[in-house]
Amino acid sequence: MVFGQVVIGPPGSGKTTYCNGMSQFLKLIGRKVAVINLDPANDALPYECAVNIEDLIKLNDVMMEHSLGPNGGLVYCMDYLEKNVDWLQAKLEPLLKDHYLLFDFPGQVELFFLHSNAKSVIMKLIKKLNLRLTAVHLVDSHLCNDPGKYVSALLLSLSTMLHLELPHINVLSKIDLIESYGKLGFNLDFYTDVQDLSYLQNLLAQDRYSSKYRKLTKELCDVIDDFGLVNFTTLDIQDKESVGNLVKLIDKTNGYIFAGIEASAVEFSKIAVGPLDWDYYRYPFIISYLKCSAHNCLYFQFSQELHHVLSFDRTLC
Ligand SMILES: Nc1nc2c(ncn2[C@@H]2O[C@H](COP(=O)(O)OP(=O)(O)O)[C@@H](O)[C@H]2O)c(=O)[nH]1
Ligand SMILES: [Mg+2]
Repeated sequence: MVFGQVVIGPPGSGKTTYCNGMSQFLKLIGRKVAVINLDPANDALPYECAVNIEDLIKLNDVMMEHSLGPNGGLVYCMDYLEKNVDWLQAKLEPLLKDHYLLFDFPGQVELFFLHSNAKSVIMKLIKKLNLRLTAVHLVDSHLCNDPGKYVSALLLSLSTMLHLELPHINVLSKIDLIESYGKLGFNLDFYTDVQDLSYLQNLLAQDRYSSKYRKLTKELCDVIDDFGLVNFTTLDIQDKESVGNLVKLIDKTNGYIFAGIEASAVEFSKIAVGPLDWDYYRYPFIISYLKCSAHNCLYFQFSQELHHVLSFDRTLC
């Protein structure tokens, strides 16, 4: 079994910096790490990558040849990768014996809640190479300072969780900077735990831009509340303790903590019920019980609810 992380999130949320910091941390604790750059828009990589999508296809070439902008170009590159997944498989095979894998994906968010290409690449690799991957979804913590943007981050996180159907952790990145963006409307716990979004209504009313969409935002918040799946952990990539806490969480979601243990029910349960030094229930996962049928059902329900909110009542805006 090979373990690893699929690192996703909007542009600038810190994915490449994360892969660099996380690989250094994992090396320090004795793991052999391979970083795989699948973002053709990544230039000047800070890490040494084991596989680089640039060796398969270049974003600039695609944009020139097909007269596409950067967004269309990235969708094309992911489609091309999906068609050439054997190339990626062949590159990964020599690493499988003893490496932990970090996949640095593009920041085009629609690739992860709308298009099927990136998901198809991930699923094919999981199946063919017997990988155990957790999706680490980074969201810049500065979005917490704007209630409208925070709701959009919640919606993005939920739709990505439901679309990707992987063990999933949402992370508020750059948490070291959060105070520099001004005072938050609530304690940080409010934003990480996502317990009761009705409190956001007052903040939305005070905001010049968001107040216009108050009713729409309320309906969207109800959808997020109904699913009750989204919450966040926090990360400062330069803080070892912060990275260490996240690693413990990821190891639990992708099963790394069980690796190398005799597959006996007794050994498994000893670890599963062992004492934890973090607050397990505060953190987000879609655990692997979210099997395919349940996923399809949830994703369908989500699409229906969203469609209902967006099309039903024009007076919402
Ligand atoms: N202060 C701080 N800056 C960060 C952190 N993570 C990333 N950054 C900065 O955020 C910017 C965007 O990061 P990058 O990794 O290129 O984002 P990507 O587009 O998601 O790959 C860079 O200037 C990073 O130095 C963090 O934890 N703290
Ligand atoms: Mg990047």
